[in-house]
Amino acid sequence: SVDRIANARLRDRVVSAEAAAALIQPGETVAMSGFTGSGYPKAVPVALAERIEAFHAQNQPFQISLMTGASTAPELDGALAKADGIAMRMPFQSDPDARNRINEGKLDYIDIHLSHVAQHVWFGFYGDIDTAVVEVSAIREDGSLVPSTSVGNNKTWLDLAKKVIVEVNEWQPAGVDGMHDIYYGTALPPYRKPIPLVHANDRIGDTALRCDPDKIVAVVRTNGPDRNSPFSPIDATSELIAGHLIEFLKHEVARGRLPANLLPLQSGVGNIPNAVLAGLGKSGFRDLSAFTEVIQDGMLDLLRDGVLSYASCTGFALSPQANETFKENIDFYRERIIMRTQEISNHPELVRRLGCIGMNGMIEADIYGNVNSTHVMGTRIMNGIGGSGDFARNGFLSAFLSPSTAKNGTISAIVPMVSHVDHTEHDVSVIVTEQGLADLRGLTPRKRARVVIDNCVHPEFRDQINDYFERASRESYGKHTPHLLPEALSWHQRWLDTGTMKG
Ligand code: 0RQ
Repeated sequence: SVDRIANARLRDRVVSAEAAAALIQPGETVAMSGFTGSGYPKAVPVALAERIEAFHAQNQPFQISLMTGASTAPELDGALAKADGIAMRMPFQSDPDARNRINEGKLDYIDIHLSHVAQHVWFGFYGDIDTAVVEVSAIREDGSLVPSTSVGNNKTWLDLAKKVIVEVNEWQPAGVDGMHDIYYGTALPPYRKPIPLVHANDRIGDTALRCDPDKIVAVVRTNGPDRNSPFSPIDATSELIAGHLIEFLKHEVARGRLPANLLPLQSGVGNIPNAVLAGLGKSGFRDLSAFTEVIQDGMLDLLRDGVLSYASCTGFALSPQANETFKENIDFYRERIIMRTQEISNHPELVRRLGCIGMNGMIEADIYGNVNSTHVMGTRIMNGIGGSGDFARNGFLSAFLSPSTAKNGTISAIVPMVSHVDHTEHDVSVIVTEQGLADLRGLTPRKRARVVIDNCVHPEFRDQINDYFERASRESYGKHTPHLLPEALSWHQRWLDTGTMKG
């Protein structure tokens, strides 16, 4: 087969993962590829974790600051967290070991909007990047790098890092070449210009990443799969949530507020968004488009069935089965998928211009429409805000989806006051649970509370939340957004004290 490393100079830099990891020193800021389990380096992080453990065995300190596109996999976040090798992590993670360490207060985690990462690093807010470790699918003869299944912040990492380690992963389909669109027109204020993208499928950049070959200190050959976690079959709750949202979208079309083929969709990852996508496929919509971060199984199905005409993303989150289909039909998908850097896939300017429809999961919402996407009981981080805020604030409309209860019904996902705010009442158009949908657009806070309580709250919690709202409406200091401050977070405290929010 054809050598994936077509540049002779870079072929001479091929070393083992261990030799490459030995180039990373304690205290470095290391920026790696990877977005929701796709396109992360497979070998160097594991070798680095072993190197760190060897240091620790000698009582020598070794930690790095770690930046990526978004979440990665056990071989990256998991291995480095287990080795106690991460001092600071940003911007998104979903690894159980990393999460536990963060919640034990042992690992510093900074949760920022995914569209902010590249520019904040360019602004110098995170200091220098010492090393970039980036997975690619191939190196072209001219030395340019063909990304693999995610682009994330790789352009920024390659531009800014002092030294670069490239992993060339043969497992990735060669036919991914041509699917990417790397925009090189970004600049820093005050020199920024409008981004020339007016349709979700416009191409405005290059198909490969540039990198100064003098900075590439090592090239490592790998041959391993992306994380590819399977999806569970769509359950009744997800199906109900999807049904409410799709009915709403049809209603918006009927009212003339949305075109028949909707507007570019953004969908979070997980079983509920997957159910929404499956539902869209069955409900007669055609010619849809997506301007989103992550393509998961449901979107590939919609593309295959011609329901979705094209999709723009920065990464994939596929089940093993969907990944095989993707690889087998790569020529078909290359015509219909464009992978961009995450500063473009999530860009506020573009999300607003295109009028995206955001659909994301949440931990909890309050009666006024504030949404908590990240913190259980206000203090324990789950994953991070990811790109949800980029789309919630800037999209045409923004829906947050969740079952109405969590943890065997002991927790109400609709609470008097959220215990942590990621999306304010100003950024949330629609809240959906299996109970129903609350359309918050154009409503005052007290009217929002009425529709949220009437449509979204589980019957087991309805009397309790009505009681709170009625008393707050009578006794609150201000009557615009009524609250009883000593009680507003008492549901959460009750759960911590007694194991249930029911009072
Ligand atoms: O915990 O796994 O221990 O049982 O949270 O909840 O219901 O499986 O839903 O997988 O869609 O996750 C907000 C976390 C929802 C996700 C969140 C517990 C629940 C379970 C998962 P267990 P579900 P999901 C695009 C957009 C932010 C990033 C984002 C998320 C676990 O959607 O990370 O939107 N969003 N990115 O039991 C206590 C509650 C709870 C609760 C759920 N009220 N109280 N626990 N859980 N609600 C992608 C990217 O940006 C990369």
